[in-house]
Amino acid sequence: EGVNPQLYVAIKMRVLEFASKAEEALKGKLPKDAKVYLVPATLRAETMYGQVACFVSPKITYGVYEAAPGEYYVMTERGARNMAYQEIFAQEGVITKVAEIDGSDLIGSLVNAPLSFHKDGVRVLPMESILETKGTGVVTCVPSDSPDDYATITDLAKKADYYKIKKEWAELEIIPIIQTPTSDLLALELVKKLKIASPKDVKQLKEAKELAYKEGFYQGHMLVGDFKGEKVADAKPKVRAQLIEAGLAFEYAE
Ligand code: A2H
Repeated sequence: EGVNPQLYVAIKMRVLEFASKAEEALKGKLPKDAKVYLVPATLRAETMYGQVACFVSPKITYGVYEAAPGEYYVMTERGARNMAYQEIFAQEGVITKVAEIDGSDLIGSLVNAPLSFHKDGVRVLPMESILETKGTGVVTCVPSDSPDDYATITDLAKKADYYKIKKEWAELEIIPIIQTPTSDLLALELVKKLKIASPKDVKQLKEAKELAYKEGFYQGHMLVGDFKGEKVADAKPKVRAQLIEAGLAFEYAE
């Protein structure tokens, strides 16, 4: 942990329908009307309008943790340990894990994506580059503004069979949500400009990520949502507050 704690927003993506393997792994382990959420940690709450999927790592085993009576969060053990000391769980310092589930078994599940154009939910898809040592080990996919997300979802659509997913889960329209001097689809623009061919181009992706973050934050304007027309820097805390107030997100630091 560094000197400056990173303040994330964890988005509550409620599971609408579990993939059949996930369903099996959870059998008998949850109360009947349990609300289960995937909780990706993001630094860019204002981009949630552009969510098209939710990424998990096929190499990570996730835990299902009780956050409050009847409410469960799917994330890494490490994420749960951190949350237990941030007044996020009902009882300070107490971690209640009710089940474990392999990331690969979650793929294909349908989850609600707060603020997204996809009102009927988005699919859980694999992202190999997810680190177990950051956030919750879950990442919400915003291909319009995140070069990593764009590179991953494009690769998934191209090689749907290899990844054992349905092509239509990954081949989705990408709608502009933020205008910057360069583009209204900054991630696509940067992936093209830096000649990024796949998620394996780690070095260029790191550069693209930094460029996208700076240009989006300092020079971006919202094209959609309640703060349409406002600067990203101004809209960001407002979208975050709105999501938290609506019970669709919470703050998480590490
Ligand atoms: B961001 P930082 Cl639109 N492994 O959210 C890999 N990446 C992870 C992660 C993990 N365990 N946990 C979170 N992240 C991603 C949105 C977004 C993000 C956009 C643009 C840029 C961006 C939608 N994905 O991040 O190392 C999450 O993706 C670039 C900074 O703590 C989270 O915010 O700076 C960001 O990385 C946190 O990265």
